[in-house]
Amino acid sequence: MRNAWSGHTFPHPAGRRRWMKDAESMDPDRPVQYILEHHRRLGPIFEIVVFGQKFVFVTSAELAAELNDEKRFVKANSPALDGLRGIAGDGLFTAYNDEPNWRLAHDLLVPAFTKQAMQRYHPVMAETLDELFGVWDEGPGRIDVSADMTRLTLETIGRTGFSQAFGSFTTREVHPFVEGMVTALTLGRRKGVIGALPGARILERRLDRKHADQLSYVNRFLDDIVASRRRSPATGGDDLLGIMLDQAHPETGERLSDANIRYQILTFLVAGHETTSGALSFALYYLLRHPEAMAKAQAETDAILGADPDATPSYEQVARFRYLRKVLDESLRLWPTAPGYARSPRETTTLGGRWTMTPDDWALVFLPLVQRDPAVWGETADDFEPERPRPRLAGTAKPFGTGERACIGRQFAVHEATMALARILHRYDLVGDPSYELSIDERLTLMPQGLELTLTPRHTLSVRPA
Ligand code: MNH
Repeated sequence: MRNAWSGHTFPHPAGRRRWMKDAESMDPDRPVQYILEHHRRLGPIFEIVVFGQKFVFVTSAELAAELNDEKRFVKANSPALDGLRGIAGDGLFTAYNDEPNWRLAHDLLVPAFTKQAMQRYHPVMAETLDELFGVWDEGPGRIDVSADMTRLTLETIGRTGFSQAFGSFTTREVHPFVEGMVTALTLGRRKGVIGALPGARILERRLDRKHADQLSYVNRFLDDIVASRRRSPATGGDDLLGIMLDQAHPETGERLSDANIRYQILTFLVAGHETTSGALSFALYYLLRHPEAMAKAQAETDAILGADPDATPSYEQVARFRYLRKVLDESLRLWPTAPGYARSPRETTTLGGRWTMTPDDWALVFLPLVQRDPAVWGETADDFEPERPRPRLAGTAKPFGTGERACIGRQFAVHEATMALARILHRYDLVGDPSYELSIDERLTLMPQGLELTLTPRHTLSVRPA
């Protein structure tokens, strides 16, 4: 069996059943929060077995640092990731390390995330933010944070990467593509879970049939994006879609197939928005909870942007919001919106000097605990302290993953999120609901749920016009 760990059993939740194993010690709707609430004391490495599948979690920074060593370990596809192969195929995120399309797409698309590329996206990101502010200024001043951050980030990746707008600021309804995409993703996750059950194929086909309309809508939508660009190739220039359609690998001359391009579009639309939206929402949540941090953040925006609430930072200025960057980093430390990644050894090895691990075994680097390891972060590990020192041990905070398969969109996300935070805090005073208790929606990614805030235009910018 894959992930048998040579028959070794790690610590696991109490009350394991003969057939169901640890199913009752899991909450399929909120697995991450359940682990944080109930399984913290299982130690630096533990297992949960559900539906015939063993999941090994690593929660100490020390073991995580070992798994992050690219000389010995590589990315593994967890069952959750494999569950997405039905819709994301060998797209960048879900491809296996040795699949030729991973290298091809990686080499073709790295240039889409260079500094020069980011400079081209910058004005589009700025314009998209302006449209969000337009909606906010017309509205009642009370917003659902996660919903609006999601509109912003989806619109941003759609426009910068594919010249595809989603009308997020002109209608109240969620774009049908988003609904379809969520259905497809949820379906993928459920398939990942039931994959090892007897009769799984039948269940899977039943699920597919039930959602056939939405799935075919998603596919038509993706095909339309490709078709309309082929009709007018000049629209997006060398954005993600332009590169995928027009460019050949500089050394091999190979091109991406139409099927693979469809997988990549879906991958980027999904990977490129939910995680960033969650990161922004958690950052706003913490700022609302920490008035002194909010004050500091606003002072930074005033110092850099000056007295005009409509001032937009230049590309270069975005890197100067050092405190905002710390706020984002600290939010992603506490709530890594992509909560983990899996690693396997290149060759049979010993993990932690004790456990034999073969290339068929994989461990999940469980970021919410790794990034709160008291051995590294001390007794205040669970607290939001943006200015805490960043420890030296390699791999203690890796919200964007690690190694060659780390996030390709990291700079994109950081640039987008920093600019958004800067402009929001510069333009508005934010008031949260003091009785709000953090509740987290776990879909593919983590996102605060039901977090609302009230916006009022800033009247007292701390910098006066000269
Ligand atoms: Mn992103 C891979 C987190 C924003 C596109 N991303 C990863 C991985 C993590 C991750 C973790 C590694 C997963 C693994 O090892 O299995 N990503 C994030 C976070 C944010 C984020 C926390 C925002 C905050 N990601 C983005 C954005 C884009 C993007 C924005 C696109 C514009 N991410 C990707 C792609 C991959 C990836 C594509 C797969 C890269 C590869 O394997 O080659």
